[in-house]
Amino acid sequence: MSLLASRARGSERRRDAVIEALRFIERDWVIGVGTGATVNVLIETLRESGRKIDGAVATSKSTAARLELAGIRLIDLNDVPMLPVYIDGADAATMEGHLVKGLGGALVREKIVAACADRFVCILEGSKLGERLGAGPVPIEVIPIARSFVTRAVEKLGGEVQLREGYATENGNQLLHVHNLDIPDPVDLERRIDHIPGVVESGLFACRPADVLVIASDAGPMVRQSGLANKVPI
Ligand code: DER
Repeated sequence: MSLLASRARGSERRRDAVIEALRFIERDWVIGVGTGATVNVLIETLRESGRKIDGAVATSKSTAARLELAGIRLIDLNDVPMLPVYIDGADAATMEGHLVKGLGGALVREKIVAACADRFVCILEGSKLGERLGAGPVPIEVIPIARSFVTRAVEKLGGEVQLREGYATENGNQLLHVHNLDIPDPVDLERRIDHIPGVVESGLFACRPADVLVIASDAGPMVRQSGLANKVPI
């Protein structure tokens, strides 16, 4: 298959998975919306479908701008007691719903909004699934003065740390990309990283995993209920 044809097939797979995920959204709900290419397709598909929702909590400026363009009312998270659903993509996942997210830089708001949701629906390509997390980098948002301290602490956990050069998050912080982490227990590692002073959040979403994975595949989207059994009280 040519590169162009395989890209087109990938977009089609993603669109089908997004349409499947729309089943988890009910009319008149306020939903949480993540950040990234998958979510961009979700917003576009929602707009095209003409389906009305009451509003959405955005996890980044780019998502907020797209929601507004689609005519979806932006809601401040502080103005809602909880969200029935949070929808987002992921950079990597296990079938248990443990995720790595945040290579797009919006991990802090994504984690907050996911924590406020009754159900977390994650849409992803089958190629992002693995038995263990850690094959790719795990991002960590840090307060700038703590960058070196956090780097040393994370190296003690076995990771190789790289600063994302020339980049600041929407919260004015820096991002470390941690490579080669061995992650037999994602909940334990998320907690250890969170305990390092200066860490704002890590891109490990294990204490609050996805509840539903919508996996894009050539045979059509597969829906897998995942994380409910693993949800750890925060
Ligand atoms: O950076 C992020 O957290 C994104 O949500 C990421 O996990 C998925 O991005 P994608 O939809 O562009 O693949």
